Amino acid sequence: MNDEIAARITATGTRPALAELTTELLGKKSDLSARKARLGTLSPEERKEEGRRLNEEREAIEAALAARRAELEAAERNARYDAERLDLTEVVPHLRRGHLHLVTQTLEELEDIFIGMGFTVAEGPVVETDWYNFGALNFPVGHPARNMYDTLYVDLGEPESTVLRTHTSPVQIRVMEDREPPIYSIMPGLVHRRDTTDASHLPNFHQIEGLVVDRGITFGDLAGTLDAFTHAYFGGDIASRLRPSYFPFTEPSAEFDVTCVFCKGAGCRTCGKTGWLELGGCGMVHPNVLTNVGIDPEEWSGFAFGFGPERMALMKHGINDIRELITNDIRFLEQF
Ligand code: 2NL
Repeated sequence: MNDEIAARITATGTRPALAELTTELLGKKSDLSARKARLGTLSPEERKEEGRRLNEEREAIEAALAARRAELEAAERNARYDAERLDLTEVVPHLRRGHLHLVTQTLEELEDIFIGMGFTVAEGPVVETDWYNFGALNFPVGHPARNMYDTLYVDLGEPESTVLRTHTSPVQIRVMEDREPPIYSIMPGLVHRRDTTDASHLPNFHQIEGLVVDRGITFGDLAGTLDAFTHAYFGGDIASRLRPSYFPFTEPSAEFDVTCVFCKGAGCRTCGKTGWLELGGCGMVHPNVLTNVGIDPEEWSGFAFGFGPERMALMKHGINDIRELITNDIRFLEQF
């Protein structure tokens, strides 16, 4: 194969052109075929020599054509792949991803803090019996303390025997029934009350309660736990304090306040110029409650506390109307 033929083969840019060149170089009208036809006119020695040369040349041309064909096929295939390619890495700039609701974020943050302190998380039913919601918690039937809660009743069984839980305390009763002390648990969940919605109340909201039952638990353990929690959630510049109060299920009982997050304790309209905001309630578990679940109050003691995640979210983010949390205005929610 001479250089000119080799150059023509490499210069051929398409497969139809290469097919034409193949016919030209190897077909009936080709130089090779003409020379082959002339073999008979040669002497036996010349014929042998020329025949060998013709074979060599044909093989060399066929090899060069096959190599070029393979290159052209590969190029066509790549061009087709490029044309058919789907760009799956495309970023759509205005795609807005959703995120967890502020209340869910708050619940998860509160759970994380208590899990970090060694607590486990427990859940229980929202539809409860009167016994679990009130009786076991040391509310005698007809006791005025039941009026602390505007209870929603479910039309099931005896009148007023089935309720939507007004607090998550029934979950604590169930945990104490099901497990032996020591108990270190928190109970987050939805609760319901027959309340009118306003800037600081919702009829359907969350509670997170904590319960510790162990040997030798004191009011000091309660105060220390709540103070450590306050710093973990609000930061080091927010303090906590306890004020005497009353709940039927704890004795002694206390309200749990933190430094007003709006004025940092200086006194403002939101905290009624006291410098403190009420966060929840707490106390030492009443001996009657321990007895109701079969725990000996002579051997074990405990503390419990409860607060509202919605209120905590408002305080942490400086929101002044709790209804913002359920209005579902995306412009409000997407800030958090
Ligand atoms: C509040 C007050 C509180 C508890 C919840 C509790 C549960 C059992 C026994 C004793 Cl089973 N106590 N829970 C105790 C004190 C206060 O919540 O104002 N929450 C928003």
